Amino acid sequence: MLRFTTAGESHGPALVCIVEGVPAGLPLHREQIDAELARRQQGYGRGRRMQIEKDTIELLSGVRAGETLGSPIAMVVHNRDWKNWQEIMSAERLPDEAPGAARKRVVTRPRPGHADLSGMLKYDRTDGRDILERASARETTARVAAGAICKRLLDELGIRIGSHVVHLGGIDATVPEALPDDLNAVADRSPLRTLDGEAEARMIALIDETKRAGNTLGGICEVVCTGLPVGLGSHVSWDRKLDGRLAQALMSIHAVKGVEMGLGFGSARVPGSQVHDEIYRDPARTRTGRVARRTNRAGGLEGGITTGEPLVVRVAMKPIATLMRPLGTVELTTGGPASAVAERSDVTAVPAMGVIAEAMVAFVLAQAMLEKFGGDSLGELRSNLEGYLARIGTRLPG
Ligand code: EPS
Repeated sequence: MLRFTTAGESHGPALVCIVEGVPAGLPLHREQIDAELARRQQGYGRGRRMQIEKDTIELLSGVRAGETLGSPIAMVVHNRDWKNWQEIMSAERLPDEAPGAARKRVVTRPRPGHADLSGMLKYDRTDGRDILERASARETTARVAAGAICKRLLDELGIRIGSHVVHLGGIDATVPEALPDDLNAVADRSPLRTLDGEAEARMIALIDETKRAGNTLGGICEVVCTGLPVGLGSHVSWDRKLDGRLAQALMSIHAVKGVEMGLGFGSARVPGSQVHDEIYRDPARTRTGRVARRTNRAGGLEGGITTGEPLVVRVAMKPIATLMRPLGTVELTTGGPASAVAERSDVTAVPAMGVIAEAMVAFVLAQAMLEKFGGDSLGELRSNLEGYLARIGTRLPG
């Protein structure tokens, strides 16, 4: 079973990630993971923190001479900002610090929309920092590191994942009829990771204006995955349906409030003939069982199983909850009305969210590939996949 876990607070010494279940023999280099971390740090609308950090991993285990060993892969990303936060975040009590005494930058005015208040009540904490440090989207650095390894595995099997921003704070980007072959090569050139240069200019102006107003913006990213074989996931049980598993993984990203597969909510508004994708024979399509779809409104999934058409998923992010012109809240020490805490933050992180969504999709797909094809080594996994493709290739007569 492929799995990963992360640890680390936003202003703690480091983020940690352990990925377990990666087969042996996968070529893997630090730079490949660092390149994904750098992509996550891009995007117009990020705040000053991204100028402080320059995320790179230290590989502690599971890789030798540029190849995975099949053992757990442990990674660390050190927080450069830690040096400014040691007094506030240190694990040990400071000299002369009384037990339970409030530290500097105590948070007692919880932000609407953040985990602050519910977390403080649930975990019985009097300083909101005990919640917000882990609730911070800084954690997604570790997810992207895990996703980078999953992407490497998928890449070896002919599966590619990219993403682009299709909406920001009320502005739609026009999506071309055919996406570029290398989606990320094009999207990453844009400061908003969008394919529409005209919309990009308006988005930049909107971000500037929103920053001046002390406000924040949400948006929508589209993740596209090509090269998948038909048959990942299953219709037989609720928790094996791949669309459900993808939705769970994507909804777990900070500030994500919606996930659509293919036509998504749009499919509820039109009749079946405008929703379902007609099937025709296509001998060239070895990964689909030698058929193709005239359209791909299903977004590459039917009955919780991949069809072999591109997987298309849209992910909606709400505006970041930290507003420099804060909303009303309750001061928890007095119970009286107050303005929420205004911590340093980003105006928008939608371009980064696309990179994080790619990572989560890569993880779910790598897990599904390993479930279906198994193997302790990359070679074994590959020959199992080839055997299956050969078998489905003979299913249609003639
Ligand atoms: C975040 C607040 C900001 C963001 C941070 C997420 O950090 P800081 O409080 O240090 O200014 O920059 O995102 C990251 C650090 C990151 O790596 O994405 C929050 O409260 O969620």
